Amino acid sequence: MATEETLVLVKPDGVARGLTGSILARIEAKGYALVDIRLVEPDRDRLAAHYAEHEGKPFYEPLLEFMMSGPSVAIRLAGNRVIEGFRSLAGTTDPTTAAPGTIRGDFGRDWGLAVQQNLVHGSDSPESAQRELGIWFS
Ligand code: RTP
Ligand code: MG
Repeated sequence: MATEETLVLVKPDGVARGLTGSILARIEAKGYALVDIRLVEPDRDRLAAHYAEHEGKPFYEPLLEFMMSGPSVAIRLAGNRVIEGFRSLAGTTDPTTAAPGTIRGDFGRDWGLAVQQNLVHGSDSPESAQRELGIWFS
């Protein structure tokens, strides 16, 4: 089986709160391999491509504003079943109810803002991973 790759983002809230190291430590402790890593300040076009599936939803504009509020750390991560493995490590979307032991569950909460600030992104399928890696590592 070819080793799978995924795109992980430490979103602006994670970088601003100084949690990048803690999040990377969990990823490394789980055993996945860092293939590439970079600090990115995405413009609107890059984010519109990344979040195309959410265009028109109520949280779309606040989401893009949030993602432009500061740099993110983009990570090319590799390992067998890394896509589902990282999403399990991240926890469910809403950080208030994400399970303790997950990144979102342990480090996230509701800050009363218009969009869920949930620290990380992980691709949700092999097709999404290839598309998103092309957007962030082009
Ligand atoms: P991600 O794509 O970031 O890994 O997270 P996800 O699959 O768990 O969530 P998704 O449904 O793809 O939504 C993308 C991001 O949009 C923000 N969001 N806010 N109702 C809301 O306020 C809301 N819903 C989604 C979150 O930042 C979410 O990660
Ligand atoms: Mg998603």
